[in-house]
Amino acid sequence: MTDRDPAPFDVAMMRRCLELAQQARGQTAPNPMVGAVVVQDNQVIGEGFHPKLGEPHAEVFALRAAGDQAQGATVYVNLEPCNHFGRTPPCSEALVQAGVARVVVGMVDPNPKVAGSGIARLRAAGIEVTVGLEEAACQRLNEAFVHRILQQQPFGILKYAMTLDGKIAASTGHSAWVTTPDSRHRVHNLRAGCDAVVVGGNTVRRDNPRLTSHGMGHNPLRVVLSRHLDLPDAAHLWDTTEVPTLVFTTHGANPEKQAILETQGVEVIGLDEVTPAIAHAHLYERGSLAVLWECGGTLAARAIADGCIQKVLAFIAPKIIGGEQAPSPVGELGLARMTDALPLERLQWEAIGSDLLVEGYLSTE
Ligand code: AOF
Ligand code: ZN
Repeated sequence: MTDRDPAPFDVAMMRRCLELAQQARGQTAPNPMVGAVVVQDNQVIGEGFHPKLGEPHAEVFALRAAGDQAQGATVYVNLEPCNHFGRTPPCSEALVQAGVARVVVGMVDPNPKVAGSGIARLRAAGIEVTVGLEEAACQRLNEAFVHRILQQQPFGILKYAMTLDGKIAASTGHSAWVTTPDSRHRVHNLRAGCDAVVVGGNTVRRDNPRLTSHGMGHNPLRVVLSRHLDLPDAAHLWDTTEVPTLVFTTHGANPEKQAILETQGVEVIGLDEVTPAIAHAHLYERGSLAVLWECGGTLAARAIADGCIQKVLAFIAPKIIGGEQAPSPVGELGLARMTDALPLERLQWEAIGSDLLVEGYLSTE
C-alpha cells in the first residue's frame, strides 16, 4: 500500500454514504442524493441521508443522530457540504458548530452556489478535509444532478430493447416481449431512479404501456409527446390515480380529446411546437434530474438530434425476428457515413439471464 491509498475503513464509510444516499433514489429532484456518516473511534455514531427537496440535508440528520458525541468526530459525505442558505441553512456551519475534527468528501459540489466554498469554510475553521474519496462512484451516483446543474437540462437516458438483428418489434408492430422478465424487472428498477419517462403517441397507441416501476419504488412522471393529440380515449397511462401523466401537444390540436384526457386527470400542455428539446426544457423547469426516453425510433432520433440523450441502455435479446419493415431503435439521424456514427463512451456490458445489457454515454464532443 502506498501513502496515497485511502484507508479501507474510509472507503467502507464512503460506500456506506452512497448506500444511505440511495435510500432516497428518485425522490430528491432537483436535489442530489447525499448520505453522511459520523464516526468516533472507528464506531459509527450517526447516519443520515437527504430524503427530499425542502428537507434537511444528509449531514444534519447524521449530526442529530450523533448528538454531543460529534465533537472531535470524522464525518463522511459523498457530496461537498453546502455553504449557502438555500431551502436549508449551510451544512458547513452545522459541521463547524458540532466541533467535528475531520470531514471526508466524495466529490466537490458542482452547484455554483457551493463549488468548493463548503470545503474552504471547513478548512478555515481548522477542520481537516479530504476530498475525492471514491470519487468515480460519487460522480456516477449523482450524474444526473451534475448534468442538470452544469447544463441546465435534465439528464436524458435512452433505453430500448431489441433483438439480435436490431429490431424493437416485428414488422406487424408486435413487441411483447423482446427481452426476458429479468431484463424488464431491471427496467422497472431503472424507472424508480428517474423523474420522468417519455414516450410518443405511437407507443401509447401500439403498446398501451403503464410505464410504472411496478412496486420497485418511486414512480416517475409519465410523459407523452403527441403533436396532434390523436390518442386513444382509454389507455393505462390515463389512469392517474397513483401516478400522474403529462401530455405535450400542439396548442389547440384537439380540444375534444384534451377534455377527455383532462377529465381522467391527465395534464395536457399545449406548445407552439412539440420537440424533445422543448419537452426537456419544461421538465427542467419542473425540477427533473433524470428523464428516461422509452420511445420508438422516430422520437429517439429526434431526442438524440436535440441533444436530449446523454446515456444509452440497450437490452439485446438473443433472437432474430427479421423483417425489412420491422422497426429499429433509432430512426433517421441523417448520418451518411459510418465514420459519422455517434460513438458511445465509458461502456459497460452486463449479462441479464440470456439478454445482454450494453450501457454507454454519448460523447459530448
Ligand atoms: C449538502 N447535503 O444532503 C444535499 C446538498 O435548497 P437546498 O437548501 O436543499 O440546497 C440544495 C443544494 O444543496 C443542491 O443544489 C446541492 O448543491 C446541495 N445539496 N448539500 O450539503 C445534502 N442534498
Ligand atoms: Zn447542506
